[in-house]
Amino acid sequence: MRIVNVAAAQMGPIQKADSREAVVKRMIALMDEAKKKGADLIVYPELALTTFFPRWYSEDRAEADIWFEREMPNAATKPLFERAAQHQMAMNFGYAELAPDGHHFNTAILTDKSGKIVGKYRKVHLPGHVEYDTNRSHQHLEKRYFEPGDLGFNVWRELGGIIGMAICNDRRWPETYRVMGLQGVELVLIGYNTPSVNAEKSEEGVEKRLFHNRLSVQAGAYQNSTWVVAVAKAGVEDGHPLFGGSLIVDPDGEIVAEAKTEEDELLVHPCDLDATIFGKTTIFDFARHRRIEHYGLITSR
Ligand code: CDT
Repeated sequence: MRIVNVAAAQMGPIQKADSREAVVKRMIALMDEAKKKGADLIVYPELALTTFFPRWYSEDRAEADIWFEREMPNAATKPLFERAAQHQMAMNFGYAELAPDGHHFNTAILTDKSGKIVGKYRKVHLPGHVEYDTNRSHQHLEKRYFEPGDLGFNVWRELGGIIGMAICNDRRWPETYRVMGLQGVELVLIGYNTPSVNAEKSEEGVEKRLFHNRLSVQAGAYQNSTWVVAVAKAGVEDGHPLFGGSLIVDPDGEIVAEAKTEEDELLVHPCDLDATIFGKTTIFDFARHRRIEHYGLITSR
């Protein structure tokens, strides 16, 4: 057995007025609880340090730079990195990254147990739109504020296994998991912020949206024989509801833990990375069974 004790640290809402320092305190409280439960790794949501700001339109794009981090760690997040090192706990969280060359990304990082950043992922699938859209019940301006990630879907050898990262909308795309699956991924970490209301289909209930969340994550896990941990930022942010439903899914596609609230809530599960071996060597043995001569269309259009 290769057990990684994984903590999925769902976070409740973050209001526009909440400071990074206040949010980091909440993250540390979740980390302390995870430590008591023996976690090796803690996984926080997408854009974990701030409200989900892409719902707010700024005519001057640069005004949104207040939501971006210019370095990581920085003064506000240093206490989180220090506590992770003290607890000997690896971590994954998302933030808005303003790179030194001026590019803007929706980013996630992975640290080792000493708090050193060992992996970085920049969100590839950016949902939403660029300009203010009067037809929507609320805005989703990720395409305005971020550029598509330029790092691809890599994997990292950490914690005795092969770990990958994705962010929110990426979880709905089979290619996300498959590119990592082809690199042998055993544990995929995904943070998300998903509105409870479909801005273009208001009659769609939150139950349908939670179903699509589970469906995407469970399919990705099963079809690539990998653990997947999907962690929400949830609750009502300045009047805008985000659903919860954080999940830990095993390599059979079964849910082994699921959040019940829309608040800060911790799920901890011992993920045996050896449980990925059966699927990877039988029905999803890619080398034996894939027929890539028939898949060309996927990358040509
Ligand atoms: N953050 C994020 O990617 N959210 C999207 C909502 C899409 S609605 C335009 C998601 O796929 O959950």
